[in-house]
Amino acid sequence: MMRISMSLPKKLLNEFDEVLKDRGYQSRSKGIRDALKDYIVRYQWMNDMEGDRIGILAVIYDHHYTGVMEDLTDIQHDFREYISAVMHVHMTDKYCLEVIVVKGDVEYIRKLTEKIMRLKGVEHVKLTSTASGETLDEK
Ligand code: NI
Repeated sequence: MMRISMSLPKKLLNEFDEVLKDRGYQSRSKGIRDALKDYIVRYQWMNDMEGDRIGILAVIYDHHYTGVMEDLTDIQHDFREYISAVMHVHMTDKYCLEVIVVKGDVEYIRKLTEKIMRLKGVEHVKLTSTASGETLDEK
């Protein structure tokens, strides 16, 4: 085992501890290990996809965070070929939900997803997708 130290926002740690408590975890380290494994599994799942896909990218972000709205818009314009529609929901005073319908080569859908994930001010990104076009006919 390796020991690491890290800095986290207090609110995030409190929320994480609440989840661990609710799930009956005795150890925070075990919880963090499981969360990391989950992150890696999601990454592998995204990398294993190939061909044409159709899906939904749900993005929750803090619209007060400087520059995030402009960055999100710029990225979507760059990937407009792979975006069929966008719905914006003003969730709370602080947070917005953007539902982006994506369609096309998964390589680009993945690039789009990862670019959005890396943005500061973006709190949550979730890609849901299924095979589309010819790939679907084969099933
Ligand atoms: Ni909004």
